[in-house]
Amino acid sequence: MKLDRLLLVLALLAAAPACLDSDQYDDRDTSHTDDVLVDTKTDTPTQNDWTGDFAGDWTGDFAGDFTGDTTPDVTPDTPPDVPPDQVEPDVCVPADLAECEVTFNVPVTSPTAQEYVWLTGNFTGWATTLEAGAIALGQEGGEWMVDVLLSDAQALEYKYLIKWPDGGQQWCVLNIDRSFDCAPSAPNLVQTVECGQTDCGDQPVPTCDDGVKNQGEEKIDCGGPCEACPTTEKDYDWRDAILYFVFVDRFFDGDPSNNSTVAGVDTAANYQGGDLKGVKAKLPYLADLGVTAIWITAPYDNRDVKGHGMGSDSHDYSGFHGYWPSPKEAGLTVEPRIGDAADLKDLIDTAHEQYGMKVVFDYVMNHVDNESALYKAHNDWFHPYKDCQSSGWGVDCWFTDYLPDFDFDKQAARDWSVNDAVAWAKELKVDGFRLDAIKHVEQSWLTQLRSALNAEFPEKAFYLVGETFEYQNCQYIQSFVNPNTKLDGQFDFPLRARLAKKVLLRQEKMGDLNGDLDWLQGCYPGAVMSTFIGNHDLPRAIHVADGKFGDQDSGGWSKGWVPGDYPTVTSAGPYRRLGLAYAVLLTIPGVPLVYYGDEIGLAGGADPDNRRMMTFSGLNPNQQWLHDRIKKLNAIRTEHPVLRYGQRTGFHFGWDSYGYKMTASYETLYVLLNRADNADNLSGIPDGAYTDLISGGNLTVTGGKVSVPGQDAMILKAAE
Ligand SMILES: [Ca+2]
Ligand SMILES: [Ca+2]
Ligand SMILES: [Ca+2]
Repeated sequence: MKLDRLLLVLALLAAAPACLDSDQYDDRDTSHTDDVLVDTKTDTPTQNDWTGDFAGDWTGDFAGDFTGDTTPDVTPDTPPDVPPDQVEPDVCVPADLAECEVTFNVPVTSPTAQEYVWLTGNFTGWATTLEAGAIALGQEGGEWMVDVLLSDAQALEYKYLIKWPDGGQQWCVLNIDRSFDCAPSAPNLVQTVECGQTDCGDQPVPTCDDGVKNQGEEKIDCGGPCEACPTTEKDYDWRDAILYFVFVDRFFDGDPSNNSTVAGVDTAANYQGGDLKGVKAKLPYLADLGVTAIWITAPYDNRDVKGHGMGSDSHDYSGFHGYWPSPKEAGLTVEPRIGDAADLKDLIDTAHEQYGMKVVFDYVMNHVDNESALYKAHNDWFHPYKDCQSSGWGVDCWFTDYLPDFDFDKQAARDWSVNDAVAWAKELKVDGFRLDAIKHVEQSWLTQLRSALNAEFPEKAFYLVGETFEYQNCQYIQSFVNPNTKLDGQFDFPLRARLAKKVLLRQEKMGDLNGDLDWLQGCYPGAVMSTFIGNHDLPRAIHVADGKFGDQDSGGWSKGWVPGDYPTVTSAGPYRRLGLAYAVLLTIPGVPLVYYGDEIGLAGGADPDNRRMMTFSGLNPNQQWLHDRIKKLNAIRTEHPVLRYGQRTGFHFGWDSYGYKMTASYETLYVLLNRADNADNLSGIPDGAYTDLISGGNLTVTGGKVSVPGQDAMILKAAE
């Protein structure tokens, strides 16, 4: 059993394609193998790998605008923050095994052995002496070994303290080839404790019917090996979701009596009247569009005075975005401008009961308003003031001087925040949290939150989706993901950049999107990523499609305050290309995200112009076309699970066109994409009769070729 399990995991590791260009990253692997633990691969960015434009890209909220320097702190006293990127399939873990002994072993060097080898990490408080708690390894055969009692699912980070015979003591890690790396920059070894598999006896490894899972009456193909299937019984599979981000203040005003602005702030960055009642009133619209889950902006009571922009930004902002929470010491308080707790509960209950929709909202955990009651009562729970811009964007700095930054190394602060998050989840029956700025908080917060959620909601598929604004280093994004101990997934920024470049901007070879998708699929094992083309931190997608922004252009201040530069697009092409981008998002696995308004090509430059009030009427014909196209694609995705679980295989790789099939045991669909202005022939489709699910038209394929109209997509299903 034990051997089977190890082989399974090693096979999975071997199957995961590399996902980084070695010339851009220090693609360092460290691993550790023993009887109980599973190999964990670590890849650490060791340089600021951001290549886009972040200059001045601070926008009054903190949703992903901070990329800064992702280099971890690598001094021995503050070991680097390097979580595992490898999610292990949940095979056999009895719930009653809360602790188990974990064996640590490293080679005895020859011809002269180390004088001593000590083990220390986050489970010893990074003690540097035996008196303080470091653990001595003993020699046994050719190995230094020790068994340590640890908790199941505990996320370990550690190093070895080694005294060399001819030198001093060093912090060392074990390389994958069992040599030592004692450079100060060597990333921590990371592992997750897995208790219990050795006690499973003869219990077979679940096969989930060789890749098929039950979904109600239906058997659903998981699109791959057994491990792709969930083996724990949760109440929902987030791969089934189509997520829509509602910016509450900017969606619909359902209650004018609560409208009020913040003094001294221009309209673009002020409250504009949208509220929770307004979201509820528009649930029928969202249901009609085919949305099955909504993400709403942070609902917490926010700072009531203006805040200045960051760095050279001279604008003032209100808390209309929700990212300036102003909590009391206890209790759940909703921002009165969007409603109250009863309104929030009513919205969630209605979404659940009348529309079968899941509801996720932002949980803001990095900081609070400096005028909050919580901060005034517990200012010792926060890091001393240190400006993020000038200090390299670590976990311990303040985004601005009015947003104190939690110090989650302090247990009391961590407990308060995790308890608060769980209280919101429990009281309101929310289905998940979107976690902004996740790399700016101590990871102990995240692991404690996951642990608390697992305890509180053992049956519930509580979706934790994080944001790490990073377009290249998918392994860094994945390093925060582990459905058992950390996030379920993150927003797929690398995919977003490539879709923008190839589909919206029509640069590079369209067929190369296949390699992009393969690369990213291999980079996120076990994750349920959220895929997207637009969000509230990026210029509106329609203006990427009409050439006003680049594929990684976040705009900056100069383009966030000039709405006149970004009028509603009238020409058809940009809408058609945005429709093509959605054709990709809605026919591949992931949780596709629609940023409010993108379904009609809502206009707007950079932040805050990308947060204009939603429009529900008076659409031009191209806006109506895009809306109807996304609605059609949503319906096709919901009706055809092969698009959510199936295996994607590319078959046509043209300069302007790309074709792939989605296959499962019960169905194969052919997705054909053409970004050119004119029709293009795609080849490689088996001859026969088909229906195009988008247009509803029938066609007969001969010679393997299908002509796809300019800037259009087809989804072909063989005729019955
Ligand atoms: Ca209102
Ligand atoms: Ca307020
Ligand atoms: Ca922080």
